Amino acid sequence: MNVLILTGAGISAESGVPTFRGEDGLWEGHRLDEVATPSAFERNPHLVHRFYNERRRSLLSESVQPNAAHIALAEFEAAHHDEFLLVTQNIDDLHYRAGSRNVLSMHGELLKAKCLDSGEVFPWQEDLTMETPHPRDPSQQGRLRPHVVWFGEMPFGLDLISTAAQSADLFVAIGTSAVVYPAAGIVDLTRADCRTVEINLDDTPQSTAFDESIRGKASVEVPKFLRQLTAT
Ligand code: BV8
Repeated sequence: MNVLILTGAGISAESGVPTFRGEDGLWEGHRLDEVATPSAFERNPHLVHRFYNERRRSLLSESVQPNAAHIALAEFEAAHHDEFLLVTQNIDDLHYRAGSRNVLSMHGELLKAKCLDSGEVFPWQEDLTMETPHPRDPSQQGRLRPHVVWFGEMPFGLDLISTAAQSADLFVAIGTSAVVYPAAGIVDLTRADCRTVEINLDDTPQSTAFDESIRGKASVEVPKFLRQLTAT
């Protein structure tokens, strides 16, 4: 049974990572697509760096740890690794820290930085600013950006995701508002005989595209769902 999982900010919410479209879905009064775009970075790199520096520091704080949903997915993968792909929209590293290995971070990773000139990617845990010296040439400053996919930029791994969707026998979307494309459209790429399940607190614009909707917290419903799956 080929299993494809898609996760969004909702799976990390109980780990203390704020979601995008929670109460306000804003950051310091800025709309996401005002801050997470190439033009925002062109216009005001200091603001954009500050936005990601705050999230990186928070992610690295002791209080943010993988929760039962991340752990259940890692344990399921370990038992079914040859037929399992975890696609995440999240840029946190909680799936990796929980033990997941076959993870496709389609919107990039907060703990990596990318060179604006060469595209080279570096592991990155410190703040990034316009004064940050380049790892390859310290005389160069301000030539790094967060290794994340902004609005208007091409997500990673779309071909692999499309292939996995077409061969999936089970597709589960966990904790995503199904607002952002192409991620929200993955369910539409699955075969008619693929079992599709949406695990979320609320309905989403794509809920009707799923065979089943499980309403509840990811930390409760994901382990329960995977336990039942393993039992059958
Ligand atoms: C693209 C990384 C071209 C950065 C993110 C104009 C110009 C260009 C493009 C567009 C345009 N208009 C529209 C588009 C397309 C655009 C888009 O979809 N916009 C939306 C806003 C309409 N998409 C893009 O630009 C994408 N690129 O289109 O390229 C292309 C593509 C394909 C082929 C050819 C060309 C790039 C989008 C990626 C942007 N980067 N993140 C960063 O993180 O800062 S998106 C960001 O928001 C997240 O990564 C995430 O993917 C996305 C959605 O967030 P969610 O994960 O769903 O989280 P959210 O807060 O929204 O919802 C949380 C959910 O969890 C809720 O449903 C809630 O009920 C639930 N929940 C909460 N707690 C729990 C829970 N569930 C269970 N348990 C809980 N405890």
